[in-house]
Amino acid sequence: SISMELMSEYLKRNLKPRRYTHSLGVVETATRLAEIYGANREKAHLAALVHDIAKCLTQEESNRLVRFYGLPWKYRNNQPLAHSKLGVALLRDEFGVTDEEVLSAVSYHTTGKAEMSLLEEIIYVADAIEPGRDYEDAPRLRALAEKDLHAACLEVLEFSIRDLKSSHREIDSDTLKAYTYLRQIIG
Ligand code: DGI
Ligand code: FE
Ligand code: FE
Ligand code: FE
Repeated sequence: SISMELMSEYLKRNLKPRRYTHSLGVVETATRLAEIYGANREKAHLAALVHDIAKCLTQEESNRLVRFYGLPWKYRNNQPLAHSKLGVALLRDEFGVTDEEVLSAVSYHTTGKAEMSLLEEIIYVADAIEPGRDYEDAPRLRALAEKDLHAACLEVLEFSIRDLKSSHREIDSDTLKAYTYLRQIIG
């Protein structure tokens, strides 16, 4: 597997500056949450660093890779949804990443899923609350995430679902399952 330094160099050269800065923000937040909740810090660091590796593909490149990797039809013409799944494919094929926990955290960082692992949940939440995110509720969610990760995750999911509804985009089944599952266990 490729080293963190080489990965970082690749991302710096291939992501837009804003996206690279976002990724470093997710590293900062995810490693902090990993320490608080006792997740593997190195895995959190790697997953956070690479989570948006496929974010800067054009819609055309995304469609080509969706076809190449035989991803389900719903990922066609939906780069914002496909980038997490294509990220996993590229990390496996081009970078020799084999850690399934890390790959799964990348795979579900956009939608979440039911019964997320600690690492998956940390990356999902960190993506939404890293220091560069500047929506109104961000400071409150950052504080909440350090006290109650599930509660913060549920709020991020609610926010995301509301946003998707208001712009008439289809809510992915994993997003819905993530929401329903957390609602059920939080009570
Ligand atoms: O890649 P980031 O911008 O850091 O964040 P992200 O990976 O969470 O991607 C956010 C995008 O993903 C945003 O455009 C909305 C989209 N998205 C997230 N959940 C769903 C979704 N799109 C659809 N259609 N359905 C979802 O459930
Ligand atoms: Fe993303
Ligand atoms: Fe997200
Ligand atoms: Fe991201």
